[in-house]
Amino acid sequence: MNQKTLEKPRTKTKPKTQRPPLWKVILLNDDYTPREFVVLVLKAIFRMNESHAFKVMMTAHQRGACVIAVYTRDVAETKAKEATEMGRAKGFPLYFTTEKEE
Ligand code: TYC
Repeated sequence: MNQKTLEKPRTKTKPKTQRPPLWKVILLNDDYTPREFVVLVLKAIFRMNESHAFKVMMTAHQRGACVIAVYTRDVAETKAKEATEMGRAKGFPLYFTTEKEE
């Protein structure tokens, strides 16, 4: 009998680390907000670089919406609110929403 056969089966289960559920921040397209302004908001609030922000903006522009990032609920809601507010302050209907990730 080799060493492996003599080993007792492992019965201890590793305790699973609880991870908080994640929330998606979704950018919605509209017909009025200038493209450059959307890019500016994505850079300011979501810390994206120019090329990533541009790609995300174009995806929302062409498909109607784009998931831009996932965070814990609080962070997702705060960022969505701040980003939406940046548009509102300039009179644009730019809108960011959140959705729980399944
Ligand atoms: N569709 C807008 C335009 O043509 C640009 C835009 C892109 C607005 C993405 C919102 O989430 C958006 N000026």
